[in-house]
Amino acid sequence: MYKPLDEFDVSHLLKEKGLFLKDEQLIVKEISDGNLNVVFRVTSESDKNKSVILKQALPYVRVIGESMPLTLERAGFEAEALILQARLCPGSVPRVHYYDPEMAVIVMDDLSGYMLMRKGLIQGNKYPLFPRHIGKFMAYTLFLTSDLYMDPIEKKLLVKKYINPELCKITEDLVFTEPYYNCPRNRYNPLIVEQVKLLWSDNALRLEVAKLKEGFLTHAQSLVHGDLHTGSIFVTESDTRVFDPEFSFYGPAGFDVGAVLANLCLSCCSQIGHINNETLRKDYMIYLINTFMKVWICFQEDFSNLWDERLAEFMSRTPGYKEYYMARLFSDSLGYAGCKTIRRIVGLAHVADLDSIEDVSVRSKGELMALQIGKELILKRNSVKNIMEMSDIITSIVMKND
Ligand code: SR1
Ligand code: MG
Repeated sequence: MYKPLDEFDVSHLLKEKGLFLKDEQLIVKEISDGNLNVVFRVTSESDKNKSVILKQALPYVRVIGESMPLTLERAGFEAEALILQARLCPGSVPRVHYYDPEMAVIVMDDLSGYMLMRKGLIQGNKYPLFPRHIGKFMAYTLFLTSDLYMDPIEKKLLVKKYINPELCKITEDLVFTEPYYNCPRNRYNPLIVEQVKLLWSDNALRLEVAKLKEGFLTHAQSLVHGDLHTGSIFVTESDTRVFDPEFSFYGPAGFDVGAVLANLCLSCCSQIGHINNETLRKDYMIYLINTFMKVWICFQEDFSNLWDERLAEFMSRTPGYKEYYMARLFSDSLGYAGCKTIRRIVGLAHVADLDSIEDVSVRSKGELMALQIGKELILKRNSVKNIMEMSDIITSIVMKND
């Protein structure tokens, strides 16, 4: 029967499941960091290189408490998605060692040699291989779970398996709805209240967000990770691992690409509060915008190669269809990037990149840049010719306001 585990239970469970020896001394440390779940790192006292991560879902959202209940099902979506992603793009996610649906527990690789990407970007680190790695992860997981490649019956069975209503509802509310009206759950810096109010009355913008929301609600294009921000990615200089796919469901492929792009924008806007030296700051902001550009380019290249080599769907071979598909994927990616940028400034759940800036006046400058970028991403998603043009728009916003 389900019960939230404490350190003793964790140690007992891992020994019982044969992941450690019965007489092994274990160091169990709670390291919960994300919004939803409890996470423990378990290390063998006698061999510090032997460690695993145990993650357990609670029957509510951890950072909010019991006032925001949530079923335990999310652990199942996460475990199954990690196993599938490992098959589709080997080496891109932590390995699952054990999964117990009743206890909502997943035991997986400990990536303590890696750094959470969000933290790395706050520290000003550069990850030159990241666009290649994340581009490949997204291309393989999104192409190989789409109708372009899968048998139509198997694809629909997978769509059914990944009906994830509760976590989708969180996204529908927090990303696509609440930031666009005076929702009591919204949080924002009081210094930007005027611009937030403008957002609520901007009908042109709200209309475009409504269209993007419809895509999220109805477009069962690929099995998406569903929450691919920089807090769901571990990095080193030479490797990238994606984790935390509990929001996975069949949705628009551009939702994942957009999440990565948005979080690079958010990091860029936050640098005003992290790097004091203006030359160094501008250099790092340019690095982030170049990374934004490269992520799309690498993703598009891998997705296009998969299309040329492994396309299975007959009608998709029709001349012109690939160009149509890629153009829509591009515009979706920019649009979702815009929504995911705005929600972190106005909505319930923010990002540490900006929230860790103590000086509220400095922070507000970064937040206003992010709001402006978010709007441009949404409104210009169908008119920009390519990623370079979008990057130029972002560059001019951040350079003008920095
Ligand atoms: C209340 S949960 C808020 C956010 O945390 C997750 O990481 C998702 O981004 C979700 O929207
Ligand atoms: Mg998460």
